[in-house]
Amino acid sequence: MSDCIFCKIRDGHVPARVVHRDELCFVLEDINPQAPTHLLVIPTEHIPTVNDLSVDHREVVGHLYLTAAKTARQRGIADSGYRLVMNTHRDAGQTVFHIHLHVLGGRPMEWPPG
Ligand code: D5M
Repeated sequence: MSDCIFCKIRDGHVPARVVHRDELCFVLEDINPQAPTHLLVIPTEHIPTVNDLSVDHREVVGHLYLTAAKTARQRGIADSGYRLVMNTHRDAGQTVFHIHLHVLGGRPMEWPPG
């Protein structure tokens, strides 16, 4: 079995609050929310980091963003605003090496991020 926590959740081996699934991605409630709304949009395919993306991933990457926007609308944060973040490697604080788009909203946010 894969060591990847998101692959384990995808395959039903670890419980999680999955709020959406389709052929290209799934969406989870983050286990350690940093905002009133904090979801993770995760590709079904195991892709470790943004550095591993190729031109063949154009469809899936576009789908992650479209799914994030749709989910934000469903959660009622689209008009007030939200932040999409994909951390890449150590300096950005990536802890799970299966790419995921954080959808953070429901409160005002600061810039620059820490
Ligand atoms: O973000 C990794 C994110 O993944 C972090 O916000 C916690 C979340 N996480 C880790 N394990 C789980 C489970 N089991 N369920 C839901 N959310 C989880 P990164 O950008 O890599 O630091």
